[in-house]
Amino acid sequence: MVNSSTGSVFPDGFLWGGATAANQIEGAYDEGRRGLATSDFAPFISREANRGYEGDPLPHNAMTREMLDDALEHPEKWNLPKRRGIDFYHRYREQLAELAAMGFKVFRMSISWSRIFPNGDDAEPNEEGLAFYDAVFDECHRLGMEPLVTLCHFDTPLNLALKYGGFKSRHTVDAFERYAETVFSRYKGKVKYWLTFNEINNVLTNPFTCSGVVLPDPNDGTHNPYKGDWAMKYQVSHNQFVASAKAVIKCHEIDPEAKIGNMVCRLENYAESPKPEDQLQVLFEDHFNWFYSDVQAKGEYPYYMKRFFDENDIHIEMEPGDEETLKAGTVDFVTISYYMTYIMRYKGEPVPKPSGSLVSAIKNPYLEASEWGWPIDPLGFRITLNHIYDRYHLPIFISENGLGAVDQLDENGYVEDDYRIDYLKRHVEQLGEAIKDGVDVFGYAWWGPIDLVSSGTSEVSKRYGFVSVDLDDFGSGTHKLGRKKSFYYYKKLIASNGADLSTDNIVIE
Ligand code: P53
Repeated sequence: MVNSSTGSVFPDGFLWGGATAANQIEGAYDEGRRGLATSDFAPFISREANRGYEGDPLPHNAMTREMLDDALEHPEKWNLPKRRGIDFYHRYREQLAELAAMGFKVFRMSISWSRIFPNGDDAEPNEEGLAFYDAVFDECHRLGMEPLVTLCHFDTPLNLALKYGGFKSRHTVDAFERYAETVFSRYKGKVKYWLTFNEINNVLTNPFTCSGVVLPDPNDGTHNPYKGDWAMKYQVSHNQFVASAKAVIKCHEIDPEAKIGNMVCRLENYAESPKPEDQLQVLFEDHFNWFYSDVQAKGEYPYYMKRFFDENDIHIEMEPGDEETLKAGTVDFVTISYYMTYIMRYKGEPVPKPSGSLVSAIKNPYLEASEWGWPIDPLGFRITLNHIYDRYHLPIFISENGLGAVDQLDENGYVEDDYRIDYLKRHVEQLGEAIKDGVDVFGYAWWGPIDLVSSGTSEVSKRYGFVSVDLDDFGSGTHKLGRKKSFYYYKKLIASNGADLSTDNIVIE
């Protein structure tokens, strides 16, 4: 079990590294013939917008046609940080070098679809966009990092969102397939690991962000899975399942050496009490999470959704061949983002209702929470990994895990971020325990190894990085990079292949 020469429970060649997304790092939203994407309209609202639990999903997710039209006409009225990112587009060499300096083996990133097809469905791909990613992948390899690439991470091309309602339409499914085919052919041999959609299950809470669905009205509750147009959201999910399966099939055809996985935001649920009703609620809620990975890993709709669809008058429109496509397009590995756990109390109804809020409405008295109210639960990580492996028996990659915090950076961009080190240490410990339990995990990517723009709140001041970037929420700053204390900790951890987790011998160089 433990490697006798390294003392590590992590397999040789374990992929340690970090994860990012195009819309949160690249910037240069109007350069290189890139087209607009939904993420270019995610506004920064206020620093307070997402501090702790507020009982309802966030205002920035309730993107409406009205807001969109206003931001299109008067962009100067809005603070749109995802247009700026951290300027990875121009600075990727120095930024990747810092990650490589920690000994990264893997760099998770995404391709901006609208850099390759500016309108999402153009007749020809944009060579400037393709060349940019060639350069980035080459640089990753030069630095000894394997790129792991998400096809679509919360940034559907705007044109498809406006004209077709994004993945409401099969037109977008076809466009996605063509985009996937284009990048698989172009980067064959350069990219070994692909993911289809980031957090595909988040369509229930963020249909605009995840799937390019423009909401009709900010108050109609569509962004709240308790309310709104469920039939639409499940139809969109179906269309994305088909798009994902088609991409898997294409990937295998084009590059038999490549592996392709899915990605869900994993919601591990605990019952509030030993009351059987609370336990039953956990079962119901679990269905909404397992549903997504079940379809993508097993290739068919699970039995438990039928009753829910029937009782809620949801009729999924399938095209001939869809079921075969889902069956043929199952993923090679499963990936998750893991940030926190949730507590369930019976709702007094037989029909499952997804919780949907960003954080658990009921606080877990045994856990501390981040400054944004996200409960910190390393043991939950081990539990969830066991559940996933037991269900699929497929290799697992951790696509995201991390801690967003307000860092007090000094003039060198340094901070004694012991809170981040503690979070990392405790999660990697439990990852090791899961591996000892027999779970097959082949890599771990920390979310935001370099400070970037938050997905949920569009803040830069919600910092995740080991590497700091001198930038604020309004785009001011020099972009100078700094190394936090956690930089040196992660470097040491990687060098020992996860065997050395001690925090008292961190060498700050
Ligand atoms: P931010 C909600 C809950 C858990 C993970 O999130 C989530 C979300 C959506 O905001 O998203 C993932 O930046 C996502 C990343 C994102 C990261 O978690 O809101 O895949 O793009 O940045 C962290 O703190």
